[in-house]
Amino acid sequence: MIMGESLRLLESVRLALNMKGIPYTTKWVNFFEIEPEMRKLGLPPNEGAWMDLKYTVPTIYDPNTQRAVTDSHKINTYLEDQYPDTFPLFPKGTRALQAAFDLTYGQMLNTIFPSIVFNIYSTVCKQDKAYFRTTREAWFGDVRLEDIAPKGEKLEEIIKAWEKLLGDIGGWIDAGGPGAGYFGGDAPVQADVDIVAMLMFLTKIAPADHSLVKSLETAGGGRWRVYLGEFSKWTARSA
Ligand SMILES: N[C@@H](CCC(=O)N[C@@H](CS)C(=O)NCC(=O)O)C(=O)O
Repeated sequence: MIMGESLRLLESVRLALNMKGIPYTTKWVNFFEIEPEMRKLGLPPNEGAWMDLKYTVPTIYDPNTQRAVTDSHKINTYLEDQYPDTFPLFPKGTRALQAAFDLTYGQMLNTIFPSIVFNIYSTVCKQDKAYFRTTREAWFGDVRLEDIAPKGEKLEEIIKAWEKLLGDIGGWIDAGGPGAGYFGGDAPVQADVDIVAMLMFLTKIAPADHSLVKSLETAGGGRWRVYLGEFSKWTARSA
């Protein structure tokens, strides 16, 4: 598996590999190393990707099939199809509804990203600083990285939107009936992996007193801390 050196954060592929019990090693790369690394694997540039990012991590190379796969959702789908006797993340009949959840996953990222983009900048290596600043400032319409995080009323709106999202997601999980702790009911599926990866991303990168983190702690009577705790057995890095 090839992971972003600075962004040891969005870990849905690591979670999937751990849940499925598939052994792996990790190669950590910085932003400036991503494209050469992908080219080495013979991967073509992503067309039509989010923010036009032609080469991204995570990416995997599977020595069993000699295949390289990029994009976390494509990777987790590949793992499911290639290793069907492992922990199922897409149980029969759930693919369509789980694909629909991608929309919410995107909303989660878009809601928190402006608030944490400057925190991410502080984690990137020296050689990547200029690239990260230029690209991310352009995404926000040439706003300085330091000024992207919403403040005052704008921040209040973001917090409301974040709490609404968490409330909706919690409600969908509860709609599974008594005993349902996950999107998948009594066992997690890919949508749960996405939620956990996003919540881990936020709690790792933002300080504990950040209002988004604080609302995560209190939303739904503290259910998300418990939910995250359920995944601790799968978050360890095996390599
Ligand atoms: N849809 C992709 C998005 C991955 C992504 O955006 N990765 C970022 C780092 S977390 C990246 O590789 N960026 C490369 C760049 O900014 O040049 C996925 O889920 O894997």
